[in-house]
Amino acid sequence: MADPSINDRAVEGDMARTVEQVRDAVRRHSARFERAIPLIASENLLSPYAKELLVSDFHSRYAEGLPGERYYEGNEQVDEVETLCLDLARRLFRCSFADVRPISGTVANLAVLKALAEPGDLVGTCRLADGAHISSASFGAFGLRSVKPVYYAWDSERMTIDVPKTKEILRSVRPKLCLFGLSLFLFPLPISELSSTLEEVGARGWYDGAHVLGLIAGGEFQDPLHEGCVVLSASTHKTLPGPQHGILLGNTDDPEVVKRLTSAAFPGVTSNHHLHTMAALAVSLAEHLAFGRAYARQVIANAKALGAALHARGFDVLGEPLGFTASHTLAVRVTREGGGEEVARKLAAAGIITNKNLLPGDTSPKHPGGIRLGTPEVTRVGMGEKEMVRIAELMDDLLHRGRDPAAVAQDAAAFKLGYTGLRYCFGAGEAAYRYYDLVGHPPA
Ligand code: DSN
Repeated sequence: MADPSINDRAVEGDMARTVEQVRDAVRRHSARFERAIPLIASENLLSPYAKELLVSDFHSRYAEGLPGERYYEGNEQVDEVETLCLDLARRLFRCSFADVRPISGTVANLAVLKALAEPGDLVGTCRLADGAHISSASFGAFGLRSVKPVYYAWDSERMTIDVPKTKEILRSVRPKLCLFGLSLFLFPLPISELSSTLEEVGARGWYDGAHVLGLIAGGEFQDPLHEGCVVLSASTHKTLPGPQHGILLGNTDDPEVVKRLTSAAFPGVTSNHHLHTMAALAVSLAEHLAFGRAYARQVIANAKALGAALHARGFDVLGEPLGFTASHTLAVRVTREGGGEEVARKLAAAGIITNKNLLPGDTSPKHPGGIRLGTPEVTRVGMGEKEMVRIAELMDDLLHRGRDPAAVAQDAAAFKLGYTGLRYCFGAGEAAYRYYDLVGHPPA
């Protein structure tokens, strides 16, 4: 008798091959990254204990609401894990409020906008070319909530907000909410210096800490919730090496703010909150409490070392007078080397993965003058300052000395294959780029 679960034998065979094609592409991707030098500032690697939870039964469930007050039955263990996750978040960030239901950084930003602004409100932020995230663009979350950006003045030399000029701007337009946070985040932002002006004009401070979350938690960057911001929104997979998820954190005793953030998280911007990634986040937060200080310190030390090594080889690394960076990120103006787009492509062909990036003064989003480099992932696999010098040499060989990209790629792979085990987590040494084949091949 025909198997009733099969629609059509020919289609079944075709689809089995398609499934295999998808798996094969992901396997090739993993193998490629194992041999590459990954320098995307917003990427990182998940620990084995966190990764395991991504294929757990939590993935199959719904748990709308908060622990103890769910809309679904069967959530006792979800409640247990989410309660732990919330406790860990409050402990790691030394704050009174956490919500782990936003499913990404942008979704967390939308929740803040829903909670603390109304359509038509003015919201302070930085310009995209000065490093802001696309959330504050009219085609991003600001546009979706119909709030209007008020741009801070920028100090391109110091790569941070110009405090005196920004105070004037805030006093003249009186925004309701002020966003601090960047995707090209080199130095802490002057929140303490601006907090009395925020108070004077009646604006709340909001920090998008996606990029620097693990550095804040590690005690190696500024601490925005103790410098005057009421809320911190973030994704959880950049310098905090967690799963792709989102978080809201707060340090306020205003119950109205807490209530508004809570209901913005759900039902405002999420229905279900991806329970498998929430569980993985709990593990990542626990691991950061155990290993995060040493990790954050090394991430920053590596970024400074890479900046100095590139500068010594003639690269135009921004922020030179201040030591290039105080975070995980570097900005390099590559006009001389062909512009951001061409340079990022050339580097990728030689096994060095970066991204083109707008820099202060750039006018065309399509032709960024720079590249952005980050050290979260290379640090996670055990590299230190010495290895940063080797990376700078490879970039110099390719972009200044005209060395053949294939030869550079070969050297980059040989170098990277010495750094493929995870560090700063439980289960350290586990293969960082392993593809977990749970089921073998489907029958074609
Ligand atoms: N766009 C990401 C980044 O690379 O910075 C953040 O969402």
